[in-house]
Amino acid sequence: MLDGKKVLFSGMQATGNLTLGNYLGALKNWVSLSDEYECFYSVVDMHSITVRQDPAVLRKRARTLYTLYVAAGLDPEKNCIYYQSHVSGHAELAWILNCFTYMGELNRMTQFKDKAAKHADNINAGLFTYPVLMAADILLYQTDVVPVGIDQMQHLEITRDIAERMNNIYGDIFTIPEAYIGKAGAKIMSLQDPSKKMSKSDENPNASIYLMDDADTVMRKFKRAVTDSEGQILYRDEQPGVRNLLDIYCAVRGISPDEAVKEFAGCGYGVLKEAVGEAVNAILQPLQKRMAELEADKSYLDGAIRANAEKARYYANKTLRKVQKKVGFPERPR
Ligand code: ATP
Ligand code: LTN
Repeated sequence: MLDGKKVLFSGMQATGNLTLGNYLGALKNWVSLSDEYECFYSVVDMHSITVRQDPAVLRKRARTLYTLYVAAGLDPEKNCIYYQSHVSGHAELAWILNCFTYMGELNRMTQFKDKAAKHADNINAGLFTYPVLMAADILLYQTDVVPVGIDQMQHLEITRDIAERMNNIYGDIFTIPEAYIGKAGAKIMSLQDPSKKMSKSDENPNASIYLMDDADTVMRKFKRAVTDSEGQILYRDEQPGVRNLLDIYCAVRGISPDEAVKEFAGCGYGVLKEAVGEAVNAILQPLQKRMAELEADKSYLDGAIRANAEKARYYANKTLRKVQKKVGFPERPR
């Protein structure tokens, strides 16, 4: 609890261009939760270097991601929006948590297995201990809830296990966090292969809608989306492509699959694709306009970055000092 409110923490990596999946599965929920909770939203740039990055590109993408958080509706005066690398407590707590995490636990992580297969030439220790840094992010702020997509559930579980383990040894040092999975948009699938999630690192640009895609590109990608030969618009497992289009439509419009199926009764796939494209453009166009405005006002964001890094450091250090003391580090001379 912070100022009578529960604490919320979430973060995204500044790798690749953000997709509609990132927006509907994560960012959109963040905005809707931001009044109810005391929120920390991080651009997790330290996680990004677990795969090789071009430094200039990473710096630029991190700034774009920060801007996007704000453009999507997160007010940097009400929410603590900051770069992970600006708060050294993340790395310091991660080291301690590393010493309370088992190799066997990390070996089970599916994201590690996927990323190791994808980057076989660079399976570094950071990639392996990625979930420990993520646990540090969350536990550092005594977080109650963590809004993420379903793909991050396993990382949330290991975070809870590490926290419980340390609480059992040292008494209550960490709040045990809960995942918050939004109802709609929890898993948006690739437009070209509806058995895979839409991902910003997908090599096929037609598989993903990027938040910065212009209106024509969005429409073209939806028109090319893979469906099936059934010819009926129903929400069911046998029609994953159509179901994904309905999921997107429902998440954007805030309606249920039943309502959407009724709305498209008797329509062909062309009508559905066009309606989804229009609904998505109706949210992306204002978002892009706001991005451009924010990018033009450099000093506003620079001020927010500085103030929020300080705020994050303050809360991070509170937890960190407590943990350092518990594990037996000597008191710091004043
Ligand atoms: P990468 O391709 O680089 O692994 P990603 O697109 O999977 O990236 P992440 O940075 O791993 O994105 O995720 C950021 C947030 O977006 C997380 O909370 C994640 O759960 C959510 N998310 C990512 N992809 C989707 C998706 N297809 N549907 C719903 N939520 C998603
Ligand atoms: N691993 C997450 C990003 C992430 C995160 C976090 C999410 C890093 N630290 C803390 C929530 C809370 C991802 O790949 N989406």
